[in-house]
Amino acid sequence: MLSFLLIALILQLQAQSLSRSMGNMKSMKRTSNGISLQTDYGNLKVTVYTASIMKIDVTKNAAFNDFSYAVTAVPDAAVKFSLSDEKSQIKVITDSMILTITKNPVRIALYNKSGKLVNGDDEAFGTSWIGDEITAYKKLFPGEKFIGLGEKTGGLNRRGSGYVHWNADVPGYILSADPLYSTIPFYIGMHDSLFYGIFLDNSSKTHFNFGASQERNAYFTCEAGDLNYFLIYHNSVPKIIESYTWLTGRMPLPPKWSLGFQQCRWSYYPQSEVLTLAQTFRDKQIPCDVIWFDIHYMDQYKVFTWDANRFPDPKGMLSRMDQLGFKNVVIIDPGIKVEDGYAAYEDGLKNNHFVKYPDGTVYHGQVWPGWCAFTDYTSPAARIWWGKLFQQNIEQGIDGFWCDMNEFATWGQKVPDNIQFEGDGQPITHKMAHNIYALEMTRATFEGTKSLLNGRRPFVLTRAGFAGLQRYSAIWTGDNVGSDDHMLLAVRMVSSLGVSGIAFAGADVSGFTSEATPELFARWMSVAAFSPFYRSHKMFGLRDSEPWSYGEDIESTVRKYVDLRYRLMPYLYSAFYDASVSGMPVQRTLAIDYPLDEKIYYNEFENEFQCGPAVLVVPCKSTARAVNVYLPKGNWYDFYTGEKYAGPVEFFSNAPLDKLPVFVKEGSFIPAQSLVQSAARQPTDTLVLHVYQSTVAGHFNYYEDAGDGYANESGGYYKRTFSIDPVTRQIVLGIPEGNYGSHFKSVLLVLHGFEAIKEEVQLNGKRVAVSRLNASLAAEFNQSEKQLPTVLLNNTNERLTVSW
Ligand code: MIG
Repeated sequence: MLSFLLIALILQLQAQSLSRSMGNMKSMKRTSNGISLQTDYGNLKVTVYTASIMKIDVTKNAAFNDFSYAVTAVPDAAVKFSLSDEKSQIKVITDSMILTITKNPVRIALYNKSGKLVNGDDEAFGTSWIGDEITAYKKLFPGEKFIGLGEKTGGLNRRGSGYVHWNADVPGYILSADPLYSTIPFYIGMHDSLFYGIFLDNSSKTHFNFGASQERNAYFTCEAGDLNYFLIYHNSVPKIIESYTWLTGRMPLPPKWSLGFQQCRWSYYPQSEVLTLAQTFRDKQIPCDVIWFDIHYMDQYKVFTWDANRFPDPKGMLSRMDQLGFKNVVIIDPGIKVEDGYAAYEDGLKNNHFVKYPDGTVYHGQVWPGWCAFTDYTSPAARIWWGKLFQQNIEQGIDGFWCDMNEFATWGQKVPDNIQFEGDGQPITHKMAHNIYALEMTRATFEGTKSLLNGRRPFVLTRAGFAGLQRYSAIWTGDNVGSDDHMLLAVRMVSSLGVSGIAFAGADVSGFTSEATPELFARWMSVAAFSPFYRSHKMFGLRDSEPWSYGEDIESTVRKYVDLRYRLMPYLYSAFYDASVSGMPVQRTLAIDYPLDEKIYYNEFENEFQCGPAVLVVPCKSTARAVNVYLPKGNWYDFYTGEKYAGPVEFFSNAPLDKLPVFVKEGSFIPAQSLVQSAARQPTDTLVLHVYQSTVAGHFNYYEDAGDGYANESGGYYKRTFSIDPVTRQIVLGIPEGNYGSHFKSVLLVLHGFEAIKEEVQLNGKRVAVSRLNASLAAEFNQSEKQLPTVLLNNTNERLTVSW
């Protein structure tokens, strides 16, 4: 008897260490928005969120754990779906997808309404455990491609690669480093002209394998917690991004100044130096909106303090900065110095806001200030407490906050897994809390500063984060390196973040941990002028990297691209608005609009991206003077010369250091303004509206508001649709919506590629004269389209139709 029990025990232990799948269905029941099943070894739940989104939960526990820091949407109570319980399988059917669950064994598959298999479990493995670790094994289709997964190194197409999610501080990371700072467990798969999205909502250390070291599966593994994931099905990539950002939230429209150029280094001090820097921008007339304060502004690196010697009068300095038209952002680290008499520490300790060991003692880790305690941002009370700590900085005139080191990083980089977090009422250890720590820090920072800013919009930049961070913060790609390959990697990372719901992202221009050549500085400043977050930053001890730091030739090129960025502000702000309502990123890999075009995934073309809907940028090395360009289907215009290309086409383009290859899509509109030195300064009252002749209809959603504040949420905006129709030969400026009056009293329509237009066009049926002007967007690049036809319009609220 005893030996029998022993054998049974051994067998059971063996079963636990070997891979074991869910087994067969034992019972099933309906839930309010789906079904739940008991299987031999676990429980499975399917929840219909919308016709295109279903959630799958798998657990070994008796109860499902639905708690999520990433997801803010709830299942649409009105969603229509039907269930069919057949002999061997159950079907969950919505208007756009069919999920089948076979019973013996339990396996999941997603079909579209024409019965095509979009995504399905590996028949043998399905969902399996090895011990407590749980994996969903999905079939890998021939030619299947994968994009997304946020801030990851590697190629645009992630096929053949594997990745780990465990937010990490990796100074000077190498080109293939993984993991990096943030975790966005969302990707889009595509095969046979079918597209789907998978979001794994698990904050433990997770692993993704897209056919790395094997050719059988795309699989994802959670080291702890349940397997909770969303399946999204649509017939296009933008709609999948829209659904994913419906689930996890979208970027609220940031203050307009945060779209401007920003100057940073580790660190600008003392205060006289900061003021000189700001004054130099104004004297040289190089636009800039923000100066950043890195850790030297603090007293012994204690957050929410100032070093009294370096900054004797923060308020006075910040008011002078304000007069110069600058906004100011300070760095904030999560570590609070353990020091008697330091208010933030004493108050946090007294009120129980710090992370603790299981025995109740406060965890201490070392960072810049020495031994530190760490705020438990998963505690609602601690989040509110943290949010109030910003009061003094805001009163002094600080406008935005930069959350660094929030992976969270400590000297030694091995935070013990047994430390505990409140988990909003469901206590968790570091194993589950690590990857969402930064997300909750940005939440506390965003919400706290929002309530202190007297109606102005917060601006938060973070280094680490988790899916959903777009609700609170912009992100940058951490401590990158000053090399051409890193510049191109940064482009891919920002594009990948864009696919993964994060529209507001950027990289340290010119590379953080090493010196850049003057040429690289110029090229990187040019490329990043088209990226959502535009900031130059350099490490302590390295040379200055201001626009004028690399000599006059470089300065003149840099100035042109910074100027261009500011002239494009109406276009960029409209793109940011788009992101805030649809999740469509500002920087768009070509895989969003041209996912089925094989060439865009080629190594030589995978870095190309669209900045907003119209502008295609070809990032190329600072050492290259010519580059192979690929333009996908449709007609394109050279941004500088107006020369026309019929895509798909591949060709060699000159790429002199002072002219980054840029192209404009046919049927596009690019609203631009006169040059200003900061977003707060008013441009002239003429909107320069560039329109590009087309063989297909095109349109643009133009958006304007006060650029700050929240009046836009109650109608204080100006929205107008611009459209062009080559068949009716009409350009239409629709009737504006909203009750904010446009800043622009007139619109100068600049017509690109309209050879047929001679002396006049019709405006609302009446003849108006066409003037030929040197109105190219690239006028100062001295190779511009000469004498373009233009029409000056009164920016009235009526529908304006220009026919040719
Ligand atoms: O241990 O604050 O990524 O941008 O300049 C380094 C100093 C801490 C890391 C950030 C970097 C910042 C630096 N910080």
